[in-house]
Amino acid sequence: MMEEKQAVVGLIMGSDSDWSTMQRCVAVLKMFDIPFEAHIMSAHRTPARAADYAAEAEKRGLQVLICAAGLAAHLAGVIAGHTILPVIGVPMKGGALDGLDALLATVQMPGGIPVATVALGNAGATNAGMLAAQILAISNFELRQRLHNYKVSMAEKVAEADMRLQEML
Ligand code: RP5
Repeated sequence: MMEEKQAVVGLIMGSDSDWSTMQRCVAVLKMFDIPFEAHIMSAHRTPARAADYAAEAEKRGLQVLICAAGLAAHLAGVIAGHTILPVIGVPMKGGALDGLDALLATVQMPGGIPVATVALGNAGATNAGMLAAQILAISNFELRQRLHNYKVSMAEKVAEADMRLQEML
């Protein structure tokens, strides 16, 4: 039997309707070979479960938490209130205000309880995975190398796109 690696990132979403966006975050974690777990729980619909998860996360070996929620998005803030682990908040698009409500609810934390809030939508989901990787890379040399390689490959892709454009002109 293959041994499962200890999850170091805990990804939680307020609803399964957040999954289609947050798949991008999972894709990044997988690309960098970061062991993670993902759950659906809500600051409003399952408040006790969310609080327990946050309070236990450090003891369970998690090192970074990523919280995605939309509308009155209190999930990241509530989780951050129950742990000293770094919390990354991903505001979800949608609803009457198309995510502006979630963005402000996630980013405008009171002093002492930070939530590292990324952009709305797909880019935010990707960047939540990237930021988690960068936090973990502080104490993980191999991961740091993977991040360096990723930056090089991104730059190469842009250079190739520019070359194609020049050929078209
Ligand atoms: C938030 O409310 C969730 O994170 C989701 O983004 C939004 C809508 O949830 P559903 O009504 O689709 O379950 O709590």
